Amino acid sequence: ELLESPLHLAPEPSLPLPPDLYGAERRNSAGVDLTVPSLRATLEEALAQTTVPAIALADPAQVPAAVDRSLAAGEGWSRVPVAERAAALRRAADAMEADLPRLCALLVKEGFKAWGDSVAEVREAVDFLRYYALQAERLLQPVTLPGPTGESNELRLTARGAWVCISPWNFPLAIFTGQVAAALVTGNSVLAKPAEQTPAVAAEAVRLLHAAGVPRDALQLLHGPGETVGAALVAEPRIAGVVFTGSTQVAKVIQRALAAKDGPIVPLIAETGGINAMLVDSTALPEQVVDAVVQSAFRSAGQRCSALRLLCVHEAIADGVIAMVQGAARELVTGDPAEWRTDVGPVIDDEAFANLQRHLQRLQREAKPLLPPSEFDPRTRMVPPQAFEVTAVDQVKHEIFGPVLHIARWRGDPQATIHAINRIGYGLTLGIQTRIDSRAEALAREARIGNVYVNRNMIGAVVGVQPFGGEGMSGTGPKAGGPHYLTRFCAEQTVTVNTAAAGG
Ligand code: TXE
Repeated sequence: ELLESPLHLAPEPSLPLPPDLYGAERRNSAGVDLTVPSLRATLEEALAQTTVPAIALADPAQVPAAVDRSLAAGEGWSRVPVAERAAALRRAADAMEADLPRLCALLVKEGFKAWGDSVAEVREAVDFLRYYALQAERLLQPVTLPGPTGESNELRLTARGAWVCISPWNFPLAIFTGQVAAALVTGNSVLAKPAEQTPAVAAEAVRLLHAAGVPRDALQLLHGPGETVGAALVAEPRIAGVVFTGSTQVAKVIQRALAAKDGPIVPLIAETGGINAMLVDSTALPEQVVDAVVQSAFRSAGQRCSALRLLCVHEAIADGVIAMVQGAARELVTGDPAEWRTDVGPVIDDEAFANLQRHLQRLQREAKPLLPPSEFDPRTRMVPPQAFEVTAVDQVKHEIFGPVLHIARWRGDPQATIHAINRIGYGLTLGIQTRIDSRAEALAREARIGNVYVNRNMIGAVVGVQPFGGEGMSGTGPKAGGPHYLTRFCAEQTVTVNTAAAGG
């Protein structure tokens, strides 16, 4: 029965989900209606007025002093009542919502996001702030546990100390804000090291959080390369934990560095990459499949950890589905992200472009191209959607970031294809398209995958609805945007009092 305490239960159905977080009319607390049709004009005006500021880099030698300040500020911040910390997050969410056009413009200019992707990202960051505010207020209440007569038992969740937040460039606002918000609302202080490619977006989020009431030293930003500034933060003996999103390889570097230190065992929450598949059986609706493929494989130029990489389609409908994917992919506009009509923008930087180029050249030799080959212009770093037919699921071995889809035909038992997908070793997302409910259920049960989407048009999680994260090479730790995430940022303490004793 001890496990029946509210802390260990999934949220009850009454938990407010993101649509409720906005109110029925999607107005923010300043009364601004965010669904206005003139959004395009507002965003384009913001784009014209926004410049990406230069950002000063930190020196790894500054890390010990930053940790001193973080620990000192954390003392006070951890004693601020959770309702006040949550209120600060909500104020930051309101400010972020009101600042949506400018933040989108920064995401377009610094992160090369297409407009639609940038709006979705600001919304996700806002969702993280409001969801974690709500969750913290629920979770951080002391829980009285049932115990023997003459004894009282209370379970409390307390702050751990100074957390290091290391974030990637592909969701430079949403992932950054989610990590930082989770650590702060649970009473920890934060030393944040955002991706080198997108420092200005992170600086904006920090500015809004400071203005909303988070003390300056409780949330510090240290810009710079991962190998120097990031590594110095991880190596610092006094940090309480690391939350990381990025490549599997760097997650392991951090895990080893934490393990090599003397002293306490330091927790790591890691969300890493994925090779995400969608299994399509012969009963699936091709139109629905193609919509899901286009949404999931090519948005954000395929630079999402959740992006669809491998479409496994039953041979009976494969030709039709492939023809429709070819048609739909050709409709997508690849170009300058500042253009309103652009669907697919450039990849993030020269290194990513070179990696993608190598991967595509290999596929040209080893697989059957289904779309016109890319021209590889390193000046624009633009790659139109690409699709290749591969002969087997296990031909896709390495995570690649870009608008690239691999398609494999299957026949026979769909369970065998799910097992082949499991063997890839990543376990982040899986799409299933079928009209047979019992099959979807059986396949989902067989999959060693964190997020399974049946007949859904978009592979990817919604904060508070599907906690997002994977298994295996895709990560470790509780899932972001879910009910258990915040607990990992806390220490669990029980206080047992012998109430029968004198003074009890
Ligand atoms: O990631 P890195 P990169 C995958 C994707 C992509 C590849 C490389 O396949 O092509 O990783 O991307 C910091 N100690 N994903 O190079 O290097 C770094 O500064 C401490 C999937 O951008 O993992 C940045 O802030 N920190 C992914 C962050 O780690 C270090 C998103 C991520 O960088 C460090 C991004 C070190 N030694 C990439 N080295 C997803 N899950 O969405 C680097 N960093």
